[in-house]
Amino acid sequence: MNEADGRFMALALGLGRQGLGRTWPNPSVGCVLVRDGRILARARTADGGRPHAEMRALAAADPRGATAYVTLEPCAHVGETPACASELARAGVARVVIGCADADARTAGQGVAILRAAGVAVTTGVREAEARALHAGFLSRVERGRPALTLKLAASLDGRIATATGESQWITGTEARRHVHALRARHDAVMVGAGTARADDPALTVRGLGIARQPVRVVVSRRLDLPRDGRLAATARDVPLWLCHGPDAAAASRAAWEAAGARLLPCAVDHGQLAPESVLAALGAAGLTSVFCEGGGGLAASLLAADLVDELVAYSAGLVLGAEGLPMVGAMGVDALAAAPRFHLAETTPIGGDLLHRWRRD
Ligand code: AOF
Ligand code: ZN
Repeated sequence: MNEADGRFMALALGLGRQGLGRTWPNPSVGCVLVRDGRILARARTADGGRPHAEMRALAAADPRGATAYVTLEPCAHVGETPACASELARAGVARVVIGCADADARTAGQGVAILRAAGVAVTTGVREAEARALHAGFLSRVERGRPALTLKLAASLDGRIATATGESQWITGTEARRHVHALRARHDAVMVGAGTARADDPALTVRGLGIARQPVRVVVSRRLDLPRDGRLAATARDVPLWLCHGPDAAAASRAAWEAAGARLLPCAVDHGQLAPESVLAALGAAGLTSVFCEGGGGLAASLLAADLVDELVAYSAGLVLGAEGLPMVGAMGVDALAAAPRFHLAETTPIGGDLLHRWRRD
């Protein structure tokens, strides 16, 4: 890789990262226009997914003879706006450097083909692994029909999330809790199971970071037997609240939640519980590219048992609660090591007095 290409692509990747959690159903693409080693424009996909990064960059500078660095292959389809690939060529961009290919069937290789046919030089695969990591959620939605899933676990050293009497505030420190809010903001949605919604009365919003756009809140509840006098119901008109439920949720509950402003997503039931694959498929069909699951133990266990967790973010606090404490992951039915999903360590960072580990599924 040419040194300048690597450097400008790193800049484009950084711009793309700034939009994570804000551009769904679209990817958060970064774009930098450079001529004679000077940056003419930098842009990312707008909140909500449009305009695309390239169009914003083209609007900011005269790009004739410039090189465009884009983290994702420019789109080839004409929708409400013209295709980025043809607009780059029409505007006189001389060269386009691409991070990774777009898996969307409307583009998949055709963006590159349009550029080359128009006489634009194209280099692909620059910082490709980083570009695929940036667009992992979007690629997951397109290729697997479901959002990428991060599972948060926050527990004592022995993996407990509450004492036997249910006392759980606070196991981790304030810095770790602030870190959680920053992670929430970088995902399209925050998700919990019905048990957590009932026990904790969570707001599931991002607080203290001054963000303009809140992630969607998802609660997984087969029967929709959730308290309607809690924080979730009280805020359903201000911050999106989506409820994944089964066919056996009472019609009266469905109507009441819809009247409160929630969006209902019907899902399939399997072995007496909401099928986690069906929940993620419904969220993907609704446009989400990344979901941050914060428990509880039952939902975490069913997602892990179905091998749907792409990344684990585990905070461990320096206390020990013993076997009578509530475990952070419920029963998974694992009877052999080979049957358990195995993750590889991607990061270890002390946060305040706690320890953060990030683990990735291969
Ligand atoms: C780009 N640059 O910044 C983004 C792209 O519904 P539309 O018309 O906005 O198109 C969405 C598709 O465009 C999406 O599925 C993906 O293939 C691509 N996203 N492409 O050239 C961008 N966000
Ligand atoms: Zn585009």
